[in-house]
Formats: sequence, structure tokens, C-alpha cells
Amino acid sequence: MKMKRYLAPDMRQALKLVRDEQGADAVILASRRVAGQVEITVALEHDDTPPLRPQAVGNAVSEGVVPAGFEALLAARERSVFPAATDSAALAVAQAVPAASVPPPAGAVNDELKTLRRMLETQLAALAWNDLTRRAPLATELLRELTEIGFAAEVAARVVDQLPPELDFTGARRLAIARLADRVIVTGDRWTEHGGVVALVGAPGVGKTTAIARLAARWVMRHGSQDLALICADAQRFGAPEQTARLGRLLGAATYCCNDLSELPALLERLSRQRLVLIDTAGVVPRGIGIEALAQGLQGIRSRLEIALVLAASAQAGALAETTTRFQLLRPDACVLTRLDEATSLGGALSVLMQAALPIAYVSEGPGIPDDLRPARALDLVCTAVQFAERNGAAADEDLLARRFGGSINVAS
Ligand SMILES: Nc1nc2c(ncn2[C@@H]2O[C@H](COP(=O)(O)OP(=O)(O)OP(=O)(O)O)[C@@H](O)[C@H]2O)c(=O)[nH]1
Ligand SMILES: [Mg+2]
Repeated sequence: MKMKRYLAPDMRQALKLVRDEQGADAVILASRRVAGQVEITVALEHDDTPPLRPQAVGNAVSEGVVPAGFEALLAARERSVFPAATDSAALAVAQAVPAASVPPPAGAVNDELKTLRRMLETQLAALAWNDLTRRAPLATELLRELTEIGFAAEVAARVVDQLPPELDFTGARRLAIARLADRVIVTGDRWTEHGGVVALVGAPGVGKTTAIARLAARWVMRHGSQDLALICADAQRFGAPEQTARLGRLLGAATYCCNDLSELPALLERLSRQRLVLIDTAGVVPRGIGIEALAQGLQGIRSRLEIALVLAASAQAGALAETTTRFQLLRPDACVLTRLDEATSLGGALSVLMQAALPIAYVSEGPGIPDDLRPARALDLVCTAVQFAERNGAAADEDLLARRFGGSINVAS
């Protein structure tokens, strides 16, 4: 087996060297510290001596031989990062794996190889993360905290990367929070201050109708009810028009109902003198075809209204990301974040909105009208996210941190 050694100041750079020269499938045999540097030993592809053949690995795994050998191989590699250990230990293990006599099915071999590669990747990420915690303890501590708050890896890494090196932990933490707040886009008290024509859209039950009632109540308290119009364009939810009519009576505002979105252009024309027009729409399942129908229905009047996507902060970040992506078809101008009172973590939701560059107009944190609705403030939201993590004792798992920030070489196919 032919080998090549790579030297770099740290694990991340060493892995990059290997990856650049040998590609993502490089087989790493050992890594160790040498005179303050990290040395990685890699098996070369063009080799006269047959190393671990895929068949041998597949068979050996099914016979329970390779796991031991593989772990020993990894252990040998891991040992060699700290005190001196020889590459020959790893090589000996590699060569000790017996060749198989009966080749297993190709699919099984591939699965076994994938598993082994994933394990290697995890180990390499752990090594790189350990290396990073020694070299940059402050940065890694901040990455840990931002992960605990729920911020996405890209958001956390970007903020921490850009911190000036001379800060102590308290200063760095404070600056990180300020930088995160800079990335949260808010609109200010846009609609209840200045008015507009706004359609609230979103998944069923997220709080669209309640948000309309709150916006309308805030408007009436400031400006009175004469310039306000409420439109119910929700023909699906049982009792929705009656609900809008009841709200109108309560606030003294004019209400309208359209059974089909095609009626909206003419209705908006009639209401062109109103300062605030709020349009309630039917809940749309993000994975369904309703979004296309809604986009088509609003197409002709898209330039005459703003669209506010209503999102529940209590939903998982993945679900919010999917909803936000699907509703991009409607090109929402802003969002209203509801159910903050039910959320246990907020970093994920804020990351999704940062990444989608979707401004937050209002947040609501309870079912009360109108008290529970307030204009979104970026720093408040980031501080709330921090408080949620503290209150819930959120803790980031070491493996997760290693996988996210270890920057391991990609040995997976
Ligand atoms: N805890 C809590 N409940 C809320 C909040 N906002 C709305 N709700 C409640 O959520 C429920 C659904 O609210 P709606 O306003 O009817 O939701 P919707 O999006 O209009 O629902 P559909 O029209 O069926 O799609 C109601 O019981 C509201 O009181 C909030 O911020 N916190
Ligand atoms: Mg509704």
C-alpha cells in the first residue's frame, strides 16, 4: 500500500489539502500532531498491494470481523492525534482484515461501505472539532451557545467567523447577538401606522384570522374605523364570513365577502379610498396544490396589495423552512410570527427568516385581542431566543457540534 503524508497547521486545513489533492473519497489512515502541526496519512489510489478490497470489507462486516478491525483502525488514528503513535498500527489492522472467499451481493457491499464511510466521516468531524476547541475555545463556545439557541449552522458559523479576534467572551457574545439582530429584518409598525392593502396567507390554523382582528383593532384604536375595510376571501372555513362580519360590527368597520378570488380586483377597485384593507384568506397546506391556486387568484392584483405570510413560531424549523419555501411562489412581502407563547425555541425560526430574507412585521404571543400583537423588533426577538434556550436548559450534543462544525473530509459517496 502506498501512502502520502500531508502537513498543515490544523486539522481543518490538513483535511482541505487531502480533499483538494485526493478528492472526496480519500482513505485516511492516520493523523497525529507533529511539531505543532497536524499530519494526515492517506492511502493512495494507484497501489500495487491490494488494501481493503470492497468485497473483503463487506464480507468481513457480515462476519463481525471488520467492526473490530475498523474500530481499531479509527482508534489507532485517534490515538495518533495526541501522543505519538505509528501509522504501522493502522496499517497492520488494515492488512489483518481477511479477504473473503464468497463475494456478497453488490448492494450489500455498497451499504456496508456507505456505513463505514459515514463512521469515518463522523470520526474525522470529531477530530476536527476537538482540534478547533483547543485552538479557538472562545469561537467554539459561541458556536455551542448559538446552536443551543437553535440557530442554523450557517448562521452561527457566519456570525462567529466575522467576530474580531481581540474580544473576550462577554464582548464576543454581546457582539454576536448584535450581529444576529442585524440579520433579522423587520418592517416596523407598517400597516397599523400607515395603512395599506394586505392579504394574510398561510397554513391552516396558524392565526391569520386572529391576526387580522388584532391589526384591525390596533388600527381602530389609532385612526378610528371609517377608513378600514375587512374582506373575507376564505370560502373554505365554515363560518369565516360570519366571523369577519361579527368583527366588523364590533369595530364599526365595513366588511365584505368574496366567494372567489376572481371577485377581488373589482372589490379592491371599490375600496380604493380606504386606508387599510385587510384580506383574510383560506388556510393552505404547504405541500398541497392550494398555493398555486392562491398565486393564480392573486396574480392580476399582485401589484396592488402586499402579502403577509403568517407563520407559527411554535412549528419546527424544518417545517417553517418548507412552508417559507413553498409560499415563495406568492412572493410574500413580510411575515407575521404567531404563537411565540407556545414556542420553546426561536433560533431556528429566526434562521429560516434570515436565510429567506423575509422581513417580520408583527409577532403575536397569545390568543388575546389586540394586546398580544406587537410590531417585531429585531434585538427583542434575538434576546427572546436566548431566554428560551436559558429557560429550557437547551444543551447541544457534542456529536451534533462535531458534525456541524467539524468540517470533516467528505468520505461519503
Ligand atoms: N396561543 C396562541 N394562540 C393563538 C395565537 N394566534 C392565534 N391563536 C389561536 O389559534 C387558533 C386558530 O386561529 P385562527 O386565527 O382561526 O387561525 P387561521 O389561520 O385563521 O385558521 P384557518 O382559517 O382555519 O386557516 C385560535 O384559537 C386562536 O385563538 C397566538 O399567538 N398564540
Ligand atoms: Mg381563518
